[in-house]
Amino acid sequence: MTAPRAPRLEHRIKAQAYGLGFDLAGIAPLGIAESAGAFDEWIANGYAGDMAYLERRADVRRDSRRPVPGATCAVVVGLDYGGREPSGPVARYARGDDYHDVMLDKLRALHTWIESDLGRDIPGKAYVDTGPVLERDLARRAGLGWLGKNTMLLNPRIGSYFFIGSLLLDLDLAPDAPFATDHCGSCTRCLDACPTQAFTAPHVLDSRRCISYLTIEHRGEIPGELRPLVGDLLYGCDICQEVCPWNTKFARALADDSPFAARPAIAGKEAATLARQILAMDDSGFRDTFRGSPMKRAKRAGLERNARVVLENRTRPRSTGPR
Ligand code: B12
Ligand code: SF4
Ligand code: SF4
Repeated sequence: MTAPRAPRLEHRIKAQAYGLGFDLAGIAPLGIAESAGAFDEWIANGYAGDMAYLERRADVRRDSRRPVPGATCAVVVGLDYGGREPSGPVARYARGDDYHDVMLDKLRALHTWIESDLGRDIPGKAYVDTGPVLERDLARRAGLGWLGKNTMLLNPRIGSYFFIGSLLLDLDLAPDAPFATDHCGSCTRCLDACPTQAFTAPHVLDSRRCISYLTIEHRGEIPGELRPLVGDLLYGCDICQEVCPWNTKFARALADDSPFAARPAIAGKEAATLARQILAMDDSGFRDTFRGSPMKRAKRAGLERNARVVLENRTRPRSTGPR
């Protein structure tokens, strides 16, 4: 009798990724991004606003062979962060622990497992929004989903409320088929629902008008004409995902032990209450509340600015925009 054949390495790696808790896993060959031209145009149009880091290493970002010399493939993963949670002043992705930490720990564990399975060192590096990688392009190439008109990577089984991470490896792995179909059809719900009309065309977002950018990445005051449109969004924005039929049908509930469950300081809090709480914090209160949270990214000055905008919006008639 012949011994049963071991599953192929690619299958073992993906099984290990699912075992580590990832919801999606695929393998992509590295190379020039298919959307490199779209990315260049996006930068040239100024749509990155003041996120200068995107332009600084644009040549590396548009070619996924460049971040890790010698790397030829990427294991690309998705991790759900719970689209069934109710809307609130803080975007769903930012209510719990910092996804960079959660995902990087799991991706490094996967890297270690691959090395021990093969019995040798495999040069490589994990990225989760932490390096010059066009993650959505790579994820589409790994078969994880299509690029929606709202620019989100959408998966037909789980919608778009998931993070993307990648492990770039100097290892010869058979790639998965890229996700070749587009399931947006004639729908334009995300484009129509955006309170600031930040989409200049399907698939193209002008960050300078996006509430996510304005409340997280932007430094300095939020431009006067956009302030009322921020409404009571204190940090990030999920509106173009909330209206998407793929999310209303397939978004998932958070597991009880999910690291992305809302922290007590945020859970169930109404916007004005949370805004006042932020403005009343001293340095050490701020540090304690947001330790290990992605909300640290806006820094104290950014969160205070957002809190003031939210309170200011409470004192005027609500916007009659599409929300
Ligand atoms: C900069 C950035 C932002 C900016 C700009 C977003 C944008 N759409 O460009 C701002 C601050 C606004 C932002 C907001 C958000 N972000 Co963000 N962001 C990034 C970051 C760091 C780079 C994205 C980038 O390169 N943008 C430039 C544009 C040109 O590229 P792109 O977004 O990949 O868009 C592609 C398509 O638009 C496509 N394309 C362009 N033209 C055309 C035309 C056609 C016909 C087609 C088919 C495709 C196409 O090509 C582009 C290149 O791949 C990535 C992490 C990373 N390293 O990739 C996270 C990332 C994209 N963000 C993420 C998240 C979760 C968000 C928010 C939901 C957070 C929130 N709730 O507030 C919002 C969503 C807003 C939105 N609709 O995109 C996730 C998305 C996961 C997913 N399932 O898609 C990422 C991947 C982070 C991660 N590791 O999980 N983000
Ligand atoms: S995140 Fe909000 S503001 Fe930004 S494009 Fe989507 S709906 Fe518009
Ligand atoms: S709302 Fe409609 S157009 Fe927008 S991403 Fe979802 S399916 Fe595509």
